[in-house]
Formats: sequence, structure tokens, C-alpha cells
Amino acid sequence: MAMSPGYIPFHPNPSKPTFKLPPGAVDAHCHVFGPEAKFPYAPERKYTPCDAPKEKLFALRDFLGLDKNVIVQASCHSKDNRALIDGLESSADRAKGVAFVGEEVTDAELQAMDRAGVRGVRFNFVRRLVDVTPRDVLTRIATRIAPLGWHIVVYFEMPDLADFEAFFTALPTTVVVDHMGTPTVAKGVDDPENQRFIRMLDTHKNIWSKVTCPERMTLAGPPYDDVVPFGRRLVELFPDRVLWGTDWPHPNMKKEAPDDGVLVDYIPKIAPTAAAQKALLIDNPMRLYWG
Ligand code: 0GY
Repeated sequence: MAMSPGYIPFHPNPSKPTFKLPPGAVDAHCHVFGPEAKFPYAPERKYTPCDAPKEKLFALRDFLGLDKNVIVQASCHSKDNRALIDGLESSADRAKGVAFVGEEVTDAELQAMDRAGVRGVRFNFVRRLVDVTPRDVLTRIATRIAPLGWHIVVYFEMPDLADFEAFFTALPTTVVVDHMGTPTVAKGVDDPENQRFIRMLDTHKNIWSKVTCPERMTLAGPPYDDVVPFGRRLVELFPDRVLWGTDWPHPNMKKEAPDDGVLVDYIPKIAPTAAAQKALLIDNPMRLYWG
């Protein structure tokens, strides 16, 4: 099946970052896509990506100076987590995973995923990507994965936060927000919507945030300086509850594929001290995924 019209493949030749990552750094948000011949995309998917197999992910990890990956199940594979599990099982424990499941998943399947290195499930609320699962179903899934010590990753867009906040804050696990809640950068870091997000993290110590995907939110383009205040604020306020990742292979970019080296060079702008970098890149992901 051909890529969706306008789909932009990942950068073929990323630059070597200037920022030297500390040994043991974790890319806590990335994906594997296919290869389709081995792991077909889901019939209900909203887009067909470019194949982005585990070998390419692990090569990028090594090229950038990263040590580990957290592979997040993307919507193009829906509830078929085989490509994810295969990536985990061939990583020599250098990758953990976040799966996407429905409530038909059996306890035996959850336990098998746990053994393979899955540590969470993703609840995706972005309508262009998925038919959103009803909240009562999500609540039942949350109740079943909580005893495994897993967490829940939520993907939504900031204008919808008012609608979701009560649901998120009632979840029984650690909750990790994808991409800083996808703020509207033009509104600025002090906008009431973003303040509401910060207040939610301040009040609920089980809620974490990925400080990922400046390339999705930027108006200015690379090196994404207009998004720096958002990431920097979260790293300052919640140093022990933030995660960084590349989002490789960057599905559904509108204009261009980001240069992964530039994304690594963004890290010291949001985490200027060695202590903040160590927490963001090593201590936090190790606690959540390898702890
Ligand atoms: C991301 C973001 C996107 C896609 C998915 O599940 C997905 O297909 O996550 C997106 O298009 O915003 O986290 O990679």
C-alpha cells in the first residue's frame, strides 16, 4: 500500500548534534512502522506511513548518541502491537514499549506484553488519528493495567484539555502527557489554556509530561526557538516528571521532516543545566520504564 498522499518520510540524513548527550540517554518517544511486508498496517488506520523499521530506529539511536528507546504504538498499527513487541524483543533490553489495546485484550496477552517490556498503554484522543475509544472502556482498561504497574500515555490537543481534565486526574496510574499537551504556541506560555495544564501537573503529582515535538507546534520553524519557553517552563517546574524523545519517524509532518540532530540540540535550550539534563534524559525515563 502506497504512503498517504503528501506523507513526508523521515529525514534521510540527519546532522550530528552539537550537544553531546550524557551516556545512558533515553529517547522516550519514538515509533516503529512496519516493515509493511512483515507487519501490515491496520485496516482502520487514518494514514499509511513510510516504513520505519526497528533497524533504522536503532541505527539512529547510535548515530545521535542515545542509549535506549521507548517505542510508542502509533495509530497506523492500531491494536496490532507485533511490530512494537518485535522491536522490544530484539533490543537486548534497550527498548521498552507503550502499547495500544482494546478491552478485548486478555490478561495473558497483557502479561506477555509485560514480559516483552511493555510498561504502559496509550489513550489517543486526536480525532484525525483515531476513532476515539469511549471513556468507560478506557476506565476499564486503566483498572486492568494498573496492577501491572503500567502507566497511561495520553495524546490530546490543548484546546480540548478542559473537557479531559477530570477524566485524566481520576486515572489510577501515572499519566504521561504526550508533547506537552500540544499547546498553541501563538497563544504564549502564559495563556490560560497552558496555565490550566501547568496547574493540573502542579496539583496531581502522578501526571508527567513529554517535552517533545517542538517541530509539530513551531510557527518559526527550526531550530524551534519559539517553542523553547513551553519546554523550559515544564523542566523548571517539574524536573522529575518530564521526558524527552525524538518522535522519530515523525508521522504526518505538514511541511518537512525534522532533522533529528537539530532536535537533540534543542535539549540544552529547555534543560540548561547538567542536573536537569540528567533527570530528563536518564533518571526519569529509567525510573518509569526500567525501574
Ligand atoms: C506522534 C504523533 C502523531 C501520530 C501518532 O499514533 C499516531 O499515529 O502518534 C501525529 O500525527 O501527531 O506522537 O508521533
